Amino acid sequence: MRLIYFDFPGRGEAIRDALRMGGVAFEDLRLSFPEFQARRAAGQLPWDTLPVLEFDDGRQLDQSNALLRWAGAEAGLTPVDPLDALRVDALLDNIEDYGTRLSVSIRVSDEAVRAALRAELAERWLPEWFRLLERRLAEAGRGWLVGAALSIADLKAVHLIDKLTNGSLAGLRTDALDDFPQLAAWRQRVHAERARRLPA
Ligand SMILES: N[C@@H](CCC(=O)N[C@@H](CS)C(=O)NCC(=O)O)C(=O)O
Repeated sequence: MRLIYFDFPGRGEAIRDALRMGGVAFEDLRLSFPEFQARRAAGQLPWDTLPVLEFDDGRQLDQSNALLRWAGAEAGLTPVDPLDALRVDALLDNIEDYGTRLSVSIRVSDEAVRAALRAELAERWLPEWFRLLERRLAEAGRGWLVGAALSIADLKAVHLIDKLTNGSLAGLRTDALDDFPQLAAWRQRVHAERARRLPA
């Protein structure tokens, strides 16, 4: 089986994490953009997007959240309690909502429009999201976004937050989590647990 994605974290990294933590053997196939375009032009992708999980018999499955739920179940990273599982599902969709706001600002070609979208992200959407995530952490009350252990929601959220604050995106602050100490502590917790559970 192979997970086909690009050579960056994006919508792929949480799936890679879960597969690795679950001990699922897979090929981590990272396409360049021209390689992706060639596959797309040849009609080799189910919906012309990545990530795609491809089995050795050629079957392909797609949609990052669906793949992440499946990989999370393999790795014990989805809660057994149905309500907690629903909370995780809701968070995956919520993270997609905020990720899409970022994607729009990456895809736009007009520099002025991009700068305006980034300013809106920096001043409005990200502080709002970080505040609501802190509230979610407080409600969950045990150090993780849902339940008493690391879940796929923590992994998906941390990879997006890392992207938003790693300095690669013009207009976004690298210190944006300084105003959200509980979220900053959670980020460190997720990374420590991730490092502990990922095979060397
Ligand atoms: N809803 C889809 C969205 C997939 C998607 O848009 N993937 C992006 C990469 S993160 C892509 O393939 N972009 C290439 C393009 O659309 O040209 C999912 O979650 O898998």
